[in-house]
Amino acid sequence: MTEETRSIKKKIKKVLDKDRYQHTLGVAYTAASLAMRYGVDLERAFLAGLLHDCAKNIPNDDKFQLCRKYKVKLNDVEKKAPYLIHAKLGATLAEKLYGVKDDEIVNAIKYHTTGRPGMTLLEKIIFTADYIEPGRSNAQNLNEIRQLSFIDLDAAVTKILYDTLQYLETKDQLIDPMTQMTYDYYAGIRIK
Ligand code: DGI
Ligand code: FE
Ligand code: FE
Repeated sequence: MTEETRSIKKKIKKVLDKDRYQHTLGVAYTAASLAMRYGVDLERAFLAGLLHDCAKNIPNDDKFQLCRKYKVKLNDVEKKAPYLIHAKLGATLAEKLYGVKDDEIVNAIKYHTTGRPGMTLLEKIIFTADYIEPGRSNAQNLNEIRQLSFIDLDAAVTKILYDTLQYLETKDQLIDPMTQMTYDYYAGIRIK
């Protein structure tokens, strides 16, 4: 672990509650494991995992205020479901507060909840690690997706998006257009 990573790990421990910090470590180590499998730099995967939920424990009022301060643009779904904001805002805080200059890490944080069409390997690794880390237990098909992640990452991403959209529909939740676009993109890619 570099000095930068070590110092960010300490800061993250302070801004997250206990459970969220445990989840964060789970994502960081799972991302590092996927990075080993897919030939991505471990350090960057671990750091992106550490930072992915850095804005998660900020109260909603403060989230909106910080988005105004840093000119983070929100769509209608994010305004109605403010828990989604932590992804975009987290990406901005990674740059402004944690000094991350690596755009791919910033984007991995930004798109970790909805994904986006044409994700880089690192982005797909964070998106997937967030869903499969060992502390997660409530999603359906989790064992299958965990195995699939180490066999075919695009197939795992597609299945995660499919199950997430299904889950959101059964719960009558608003779908962020980006989540739908990402699913359509990866479902299309899989058929080719
Ligand atoms: O922050 P975490 O809990 O670790 O994980 P996350 O950032 O992936 O957020 C997970 C939640 O986000 C999960 O309950 C599904 C939800 N989600 C993903 N896409 C959408 C969404 N919620 C809404 N309303 N709309 C979406 O498009
Ligand atoms: Fe998150
Ligand atoms: Fe997370």
